[in-house]
Amino acid sequence: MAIERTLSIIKPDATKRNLTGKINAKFEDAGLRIVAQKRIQLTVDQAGQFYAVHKERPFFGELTEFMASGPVVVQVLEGEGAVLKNREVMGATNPADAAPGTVRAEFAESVGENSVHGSDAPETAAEEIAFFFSGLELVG
Ligand code: RTP
Ligand code: MG
Repeated sequence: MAIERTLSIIKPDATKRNLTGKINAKFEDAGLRIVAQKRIQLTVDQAGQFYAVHKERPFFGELTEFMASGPVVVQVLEGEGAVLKNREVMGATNPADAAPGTVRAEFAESVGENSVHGSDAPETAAEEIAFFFSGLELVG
């Protein structure tokens, strides 16, 4: 399988509980390399741009308010089949459905406040990486 990059976000519920290191350890244990990482505070507008694909969903307002409610850690993960591998490490969107040992099973608080985001395909990964990082910030 090819070496890929994916965009990951450690969401405000997790940064608030000081879980960045524990979550990063799960990525690294799975063979994903953190090749770029920064802690930022999003505005509701910026969160809305990032999650524009969900604009018509009933949870859009709640989601964008939540994503702007505290710092997030945005990061680029690299590895073989990184997009899919990261989604395996994350677990299902709803922590009640997430497999044991996944980030969401261990740390997520609810279907909305679910600790992490991960790109869902290589094409969206490229767009999402470019949303947060310049080429100069990506050190393989
Ligand atoms: P993500 O995009 O954050 O990696 O999560 P995902 O693919 O597993 O889930 P997605 O369907 O793309 O939804 C994006 C985020 O919206 C929030 N959500 N809330 N209240 C709800 O029913 C609901 N459903 C989704 C979650 O924060 C989810 O991760
Ligand atoms: Mg998604």
